[in-house]
Amino acid sequence: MFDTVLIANRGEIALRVVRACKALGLKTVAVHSEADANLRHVALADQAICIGPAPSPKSYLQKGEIILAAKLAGAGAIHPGYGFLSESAEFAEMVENAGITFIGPPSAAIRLMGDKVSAKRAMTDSGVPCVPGSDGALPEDNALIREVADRVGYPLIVKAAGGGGGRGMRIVREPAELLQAVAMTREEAGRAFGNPSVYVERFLEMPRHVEIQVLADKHGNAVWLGERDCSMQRRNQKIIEESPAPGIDRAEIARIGELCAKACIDVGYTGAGTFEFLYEDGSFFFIEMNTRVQVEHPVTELVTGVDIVAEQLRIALGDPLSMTQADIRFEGHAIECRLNAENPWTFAPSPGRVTDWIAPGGPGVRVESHMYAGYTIPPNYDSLIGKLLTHGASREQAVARMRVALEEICVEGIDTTVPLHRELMREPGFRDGGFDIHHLERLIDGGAFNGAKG
Ligand code: MV4
Repeated sequence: MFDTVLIANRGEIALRVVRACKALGLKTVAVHSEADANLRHVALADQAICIGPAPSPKSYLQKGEIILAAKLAGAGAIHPGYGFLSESAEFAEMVENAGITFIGPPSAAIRLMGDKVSAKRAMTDSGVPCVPGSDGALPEDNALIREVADRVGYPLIVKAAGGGGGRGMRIVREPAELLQAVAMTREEAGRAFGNPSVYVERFLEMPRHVEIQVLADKHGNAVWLGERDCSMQRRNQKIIEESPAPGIDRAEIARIGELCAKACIDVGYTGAGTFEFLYEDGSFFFIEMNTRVQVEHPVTELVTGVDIVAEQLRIALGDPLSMTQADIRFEGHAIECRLNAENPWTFAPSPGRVTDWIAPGGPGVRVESHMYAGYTIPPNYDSLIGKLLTHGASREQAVARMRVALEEICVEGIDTTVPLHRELMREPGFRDGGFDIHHLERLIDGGAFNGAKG
């Protein structure tokens, strides 16, 4: 049990969590770096503690400092948000050992899903379809590696077991490239993740990226909350997400969703989680699981009416889920545009003082942002400054409302991705829906936005 939550994060997700805590009558503790004393959630929290200098390794990644702050402030729980320590099994374990509730899955579940080889094995055992590939990590022996690769077939992709999110991957199109690709990926994985294990999968050339949101409580209940199409991305950075995924058979979504909910029970997963799939030629293939609340969680909240962060808190408090699968309804269509402090055409970061900020509004418009006029965006963190979401009875209505909201929004003093979103809302491929993960890169490479660049 706890009545006070420490939020070990910053920006829009920290604000989102503080709001959810307050609505549940929980007290809040904001830890922040020296650069973040002026963050909106710091002003709204019941307590604020500076935990170190701006660089994340000296502040938001300081496991001991964060746990000490929780003890000093009397916080019985820690919410990690996303990024930073949110998927650190070591941190979750330290929190648990300190007698504090980690608002997330058990550390064992984080560890299981953090190793992409053990994650795939667990999914296979639960009947969740995975991308065809090696049965576990690749052996050391070159002859055996060749045998595995020949069975998987080319093109294939070598992936680091400790990687994920696009890190530690290498495509192999010809057998002659195989051994060097494996050796290089192993070496990079050893350095980057402290785990040189690699595995291979058949490489899917033109997949869509579709993920399933789940919630599981500590009483053996698990539900799936629909899917999000995250295919509008560039270099593994999502730009736009939406639900439902256009053109995918609802019965197939439900079949996959049920399998994900069952897998949660099988592995003893609790909390919010996301199963990531590649979708190609009508089939789903599991690639990895995210054991945290994600940036794009409001897309699902708009379609289902479920407050995912509130459910995370309730699950951590030991309450049963607020709903059964039979209670869940999927209504309408939701779209999220990520607002980044970046040049919309080069994606170069654009920190600095926001001299004016006017958020859009109206029916079906939701803004998740910590921005305010006069706020200065520090250069030390990722460029996300907020999310603009719309919901409508149809995809067309959601797109129309997004187009209007993007005309209305005002952000002065920095560059943002707003102009890119304005172009994408009228781009034919987006308007049709169902594009693959390379669509945006093809548009950029093809000069689609050169006219808009002015
Ligand atoms: C793949 C793939 C194609 N085939 N695996 C990228 C990040 C991580 N989620 C896994 N990723 C991919 N795995 C196979 N077997 C293509 C990608 C991929 C990707 C996946 C989803 C969203 C964006 C992506 C961008 C580049 C590559």
